[in-house]
Amino acid sequence: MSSTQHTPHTPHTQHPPHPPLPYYEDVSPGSGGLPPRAWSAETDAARLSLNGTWAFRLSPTATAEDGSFARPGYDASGWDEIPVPAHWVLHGHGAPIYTNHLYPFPVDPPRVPTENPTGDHLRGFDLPPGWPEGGDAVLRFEGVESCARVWLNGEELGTFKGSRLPHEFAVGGLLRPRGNVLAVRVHQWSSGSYLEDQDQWWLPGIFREVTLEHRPEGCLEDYFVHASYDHVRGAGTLRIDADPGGRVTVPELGLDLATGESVSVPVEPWTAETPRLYEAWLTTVGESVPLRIGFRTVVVEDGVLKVNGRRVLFRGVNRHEFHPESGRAVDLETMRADLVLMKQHNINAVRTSHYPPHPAFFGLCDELGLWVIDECDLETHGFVEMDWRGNPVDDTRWTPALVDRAARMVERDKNHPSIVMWSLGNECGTGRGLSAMADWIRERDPSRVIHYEGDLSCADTDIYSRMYAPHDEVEQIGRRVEPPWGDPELDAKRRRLPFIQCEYAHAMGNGPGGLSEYQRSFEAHERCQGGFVWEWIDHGLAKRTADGTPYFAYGGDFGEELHDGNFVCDGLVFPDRTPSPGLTEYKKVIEPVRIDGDGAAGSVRIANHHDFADLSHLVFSWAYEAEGDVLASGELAVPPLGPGLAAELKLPTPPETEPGQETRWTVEARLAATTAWAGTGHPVAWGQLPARVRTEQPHPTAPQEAPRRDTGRIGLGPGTFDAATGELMALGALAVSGPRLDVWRAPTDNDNGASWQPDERYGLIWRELGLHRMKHRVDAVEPDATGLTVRVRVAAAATDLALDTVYRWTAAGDRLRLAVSVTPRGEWSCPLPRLGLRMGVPASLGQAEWFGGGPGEGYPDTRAACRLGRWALSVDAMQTPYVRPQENGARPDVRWARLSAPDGRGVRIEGAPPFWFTARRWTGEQLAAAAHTPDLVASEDTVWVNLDHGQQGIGSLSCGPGVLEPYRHRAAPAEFTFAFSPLE
Ligand code: IPT
Repeated sequence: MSSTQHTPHTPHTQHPPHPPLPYYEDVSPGSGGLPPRAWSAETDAARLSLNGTWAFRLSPTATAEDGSFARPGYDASGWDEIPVPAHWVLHGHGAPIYTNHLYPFPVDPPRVPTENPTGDHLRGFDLPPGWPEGGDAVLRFEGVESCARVWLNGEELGTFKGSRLPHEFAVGGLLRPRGNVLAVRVHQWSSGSYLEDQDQWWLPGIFREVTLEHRPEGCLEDYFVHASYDHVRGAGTLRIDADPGGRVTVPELGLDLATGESVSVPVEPWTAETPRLYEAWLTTVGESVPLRIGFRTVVVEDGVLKVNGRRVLFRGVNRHEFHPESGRAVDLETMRADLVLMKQHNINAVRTSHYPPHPAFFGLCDELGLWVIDECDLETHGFVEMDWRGNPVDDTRWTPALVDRAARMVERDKNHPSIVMWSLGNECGTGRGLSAMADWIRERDPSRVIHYEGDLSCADTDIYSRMYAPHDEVEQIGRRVEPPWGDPELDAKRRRLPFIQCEYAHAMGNGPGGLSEYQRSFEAHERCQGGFVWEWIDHGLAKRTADGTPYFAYGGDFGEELHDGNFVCDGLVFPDRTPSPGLTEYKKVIEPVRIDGDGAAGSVRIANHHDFADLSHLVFSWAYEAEGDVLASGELAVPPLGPGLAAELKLPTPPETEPGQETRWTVEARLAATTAWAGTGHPVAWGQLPARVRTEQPHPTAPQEAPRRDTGRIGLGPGTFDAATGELMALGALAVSGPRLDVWRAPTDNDNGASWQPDERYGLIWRELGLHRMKHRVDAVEPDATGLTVRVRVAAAATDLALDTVYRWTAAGDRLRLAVSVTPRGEWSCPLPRLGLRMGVPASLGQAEWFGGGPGEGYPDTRAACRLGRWALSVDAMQTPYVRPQENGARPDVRWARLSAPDGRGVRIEGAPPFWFTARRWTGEQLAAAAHTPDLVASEDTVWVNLDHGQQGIGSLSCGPGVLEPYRHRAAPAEFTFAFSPLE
């Protein structure tokens, strides 16, 4: 949880005097290294990658081995091998640990445990042929967790901390043409670990590149591209400061100027929607680097964050670096795949939670077009357990380490137009160190906005940021009427700031619910400039069961002493980057074009919600559908509306349809041309407009057949019932079990809620009430002249809560109709998980088809992306493989569904009103009992079908607000009907 107050600096408890702390425990950021500088993806200076196979030895403590391995001639033939980049715990040495905010070691900063896994890494290398004579060379580490000591050819270069930040050493004088020996000792724990308590796996190792870079005489020490855009004049102003000075050329703009010189020319600006970049060269006496320049200006003006003069709305995600096999060692293709997938899902912004990612990431954001919050590698969340006592962020001894981190981030990444905000870190309380970071950044780069969420006073920031603020609070903030907080002057300042949710909509398991309502607030209030869903990807690590079945592991699966279970799996994509239903929902909710209107009147309204782009990059089409069948379709001419504009358009005259048929328009917007992230025709937005609404399906009521009595059986139309229990046993030749009333669902992570949210953890309450072990007491089985009535009291042991249920069966022809009426008895203080029927059909009925919402799953508050149509999927494909199994797979608004075997036999089910349709090869109880996907074993006999009248919403209580009132499924009297027909 966020710190909401300034904590005074508390002096450390006095320890008896001890010798100076070793480098891995002292609070310094390191020693012997070079100051930070801008990173260039490319240069004409020589570079040698030192990635590859290294010799590796793991020791249990920091001092178990001496440093003699660093000496040339050391015999490491007995060592293991490890790839660089990599985390050793993912290569058979030790194991990963997952904790959310708890430090997995005793909190006694800056001391770390004696048990401190230490990985010695060793490799030899020769300089490649043609490595230039003269000049210097630097050895560069892009990322090492958490502390390293480095030697080249037996000489110690120094030490460093700051895992996801670059570190360099000057090595020119030590290099030999052949037989260089590079030795790196890496400690898992260091004083730096106290600053790196992010909610993620602890993954030690050299996890990003190691490179030797030649630094010719007169090479670029550092450079800073200043490229702003004046939206009034349509002009870009360019000035590149460089050390040493040199020349800048931008051929496309006909520019050739000196560094330090400023020039204004007409340009096309850079935005995330129109990521216009200009190729340029920066040349000094000794080095030449290619640049890609984007002109844009970021300001907070009149309480609104503006880029190039316009308000922007962030449709963002928090992205951790993660790969299920390689952890935070993520290659360029994976980075690009992430960003392409984001762009394809209408996402326009990334917060690099909670550390600067691989530097190449920003080049991709510049190119593809994403707004970025670059966040520093800083989190001290575990101090919340001590009420923030001893927090390094408010202990000035740590300030140099904090400012070092800020500087390493800003200097490395400062030349990217995509970065619009610097974030000081995450969840680290408040204090003087944080202010020092902000001051340093503001001084060095006044062209961007400073972000930090953990300080409600916003003392150091330019933007008001919250995480998981509930919908009503966002509304208040939007109207700038949030409750006053803290110092009146700071309160007044905060009230004038723009607002973002740097984290919201916790995407753990099934969910998040309530996205549409957030988006409404973001669009209604100028101050609300959007948010960043927590988070992009599930950090499930690839593992296999003893029999080789692959699955994704989470906290506790590696024998950790302390862990936070599957809280590490809370992404919009699964660990293998397949989109989860949450991503599909988010794409729909944030689509940059809104399509609605009055289908019955044949008119459609198209609203352009882009911040910069007009609609000329999209083509529109319409389709007219009856009962899910497309009867006619065509192109829709939409004018190239500018951002923020809307138009009402007339739809064509629809074709004739049979009376009583339900008809609707589906209007879609697709890309008119291929972009860097999707091909022509890629769907961007859609809307469905009902033309003629459904007249309630008339289940034939007459002539109603009379039941047939047999020994122990009752026949009614195609149905055969057990005369004692009144349960349906067969439908024609098809053996079935049930249907009978069912209210349980395998609790979702959001049903269970986070431990610090005590009130609405219905997943736990449902279990306490025994909704997963309801008993069905048959009170009456009453055949009469026109059908069969079965009365049942459904209730769990130890409670007087009950659902009195009357099943009324009638039949006509091959249709068996069931009217269910349910009356709750007793004081139901919680919503029901669901209310419906559960039915078993033969396992051979593995193919589903339905007319209703689809193709993916949807729940009351997560169904924006479900379109009404006719869908067909196998039962297996209807499952959503949440890393921790839980309720999934319901399809909303289903009018009818069929389940069939390959030979065409099966069952057709119609519902009135429309129902929630779920089919799976295990029961809800089995689903709830499973901890990992391989625990779900398909029944050989049965496909279980849920036909639900109601479902509880999903919400995001796993780390946010619960289910909004309209989506709570209160226990109340209910009536619903189904008609079953055998398919033969
Ligand atoms: C918030 C953290 O910033 C993030 O790292 C992650 O832990 C997320 O929540 C939950 O998955 S902190 C939260 C306890 C408010």
